[in-house]
Amino acid sequence: MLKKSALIFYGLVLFLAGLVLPVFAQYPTATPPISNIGVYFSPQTATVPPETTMRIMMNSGGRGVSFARVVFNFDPSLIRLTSEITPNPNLSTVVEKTSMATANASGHVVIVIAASPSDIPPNGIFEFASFGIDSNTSLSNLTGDITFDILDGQIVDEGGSQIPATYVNASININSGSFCPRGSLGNLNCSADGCIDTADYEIFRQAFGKTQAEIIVPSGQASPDLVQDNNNIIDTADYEIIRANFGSCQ
Ligand SMILES: [Ca+2]
Ligand SMILES: [Ca+2]
Repeated sequence: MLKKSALIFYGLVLFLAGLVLPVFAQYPTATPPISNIGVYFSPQTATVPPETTMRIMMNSGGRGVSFARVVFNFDPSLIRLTSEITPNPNLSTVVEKTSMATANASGHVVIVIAASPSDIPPNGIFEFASFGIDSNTSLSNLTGDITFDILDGQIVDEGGSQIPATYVNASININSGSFCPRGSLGNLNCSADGCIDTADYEIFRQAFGKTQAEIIVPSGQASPDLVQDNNNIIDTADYEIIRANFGSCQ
């Protein structure tokens, strides 16, 4: 009698396992592998121009994130931010967030955000923050990395425990997507003939006196900041390049 009930019991266990296991096989669990927990850029490789949205993604490994500090660096002579940083709305308490202007001057960004009592702490794979980037140089075929400061970063779960994380940087190809003939000489509209003429001068005139951060260089055009200076100002040094090459073609 006992033996029979035991058989029924094990039969029932096998039957249930048969029902449940295929479900797990078909739909992978939401908890990702522990080795992938961390912070990474999406995309991890980008080409600028055109202006590109970079997303800082986070994989919390199934733990709700209540607080995170993420720090990254880039070379502001090669890359510039084209927008303020947009943090995850479910980490609505902004403790610290570097402005676009400060980031473009220093190449250093600190984002410290936390969940408020009314927030739902983000869990699993989610977007931590996003921002736009573009080229900040007229030189072509360069590569610049956006690198996380691992030692300065911290992710904390709802229970107050630190989540150990790996970090994956982004590699940015600069001015390699579209070739701008003589862009560094003043062909600001990147016309195929390479001529530096009144069309280029007009682009320059409108930008004169402004900083690189204050102007918008459309995709397919070269920056009028032809001579890199400390403040990236469009000034007489840049004008001299245009003047010297005006009227010439390739
Ligand atoms: Ca031109
Ligand atoms: Ca300049």
